[in-house]
Amino acid sequence: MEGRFTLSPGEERLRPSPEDVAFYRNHGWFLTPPLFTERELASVREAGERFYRGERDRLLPIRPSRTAYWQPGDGDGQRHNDYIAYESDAVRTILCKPLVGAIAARLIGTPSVRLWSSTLIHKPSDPDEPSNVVPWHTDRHHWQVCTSDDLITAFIPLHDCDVEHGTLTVLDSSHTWDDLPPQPGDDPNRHFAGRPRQAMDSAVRAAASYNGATVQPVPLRFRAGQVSFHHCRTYHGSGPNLSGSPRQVVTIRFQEASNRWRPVTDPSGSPVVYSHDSLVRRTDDGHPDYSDPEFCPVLWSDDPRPQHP
Ligand SMILES: O=C(O)CCC(=O)C(=O)O
Repeated sequence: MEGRFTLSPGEERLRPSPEDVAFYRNHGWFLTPPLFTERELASVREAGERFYRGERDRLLPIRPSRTAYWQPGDGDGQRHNDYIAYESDAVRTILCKPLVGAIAARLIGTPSVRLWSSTLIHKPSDPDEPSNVVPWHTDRHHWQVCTSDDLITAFIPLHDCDVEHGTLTVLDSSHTWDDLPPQPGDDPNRHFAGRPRQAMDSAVRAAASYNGATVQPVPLRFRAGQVSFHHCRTYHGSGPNLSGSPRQVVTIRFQEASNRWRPVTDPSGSPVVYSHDSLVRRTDDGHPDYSDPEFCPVLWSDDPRPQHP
């Protein structure tokens, strides 16, 4: 996946301006102009169909226990397939193209970024399917094993995506909020889509009040090819898909270069574990190495030479 990091003049113009970066820093999210052509999106949609039929370009050597990995026997609810950039060549080559990493790096304000994780998401058009509603959460809550707060998620719909599709909704400026003290039963290992919705609604109200802030939801409206980026501390979620066709999305998440593993325990004292921890190589002191080029390759560097971490 790693190579030379160069952009065409047209791509260079799509990188965020200083005003765009200031917007991201203030609001905790940013919506780009179209970055992908219809042809690129069609290739990824076809790759997604092949994936759901069971085809893989590359198989994970092991599937960590906490990986979200929909299989046909799991039924017709919302589908999440982690490590899609590892298992699908189309996702890796098209959606992880240097431009996307270059935008992530500029928004974060870092010279290079590595892949953190990736997920293929399919939200069926079914207003009554409970799994279709994604409760409010921050990504950082699930990534407590990271030393860095500079992680960012690119949300890439594979078609126009508006409110009726159950689009991503962010809580404006919530990345600036301080965390509430940990609550008993708060399990960072639990998948964000499976957390109790009412409890998460209350948690958001409590977090806003703790910070003297107001809850300002912003539904992100995408034309095909547009991508949103959100800070790992930005609260976000999404509603049901009422559009009549499936909502198809890939999320690509980036970590800045200095991010490392750190030990952390949940409120009950149990170690917090991330799915990478049984997959990536070890550092010299025996801990998970989040710069393993196999699973966390460099996706952008201002230095255009190939990277060898
Ligand atoms: O699919 C969605 O609507 C939300 C995805 C999400 O919350 C995430 O990837 O963190």
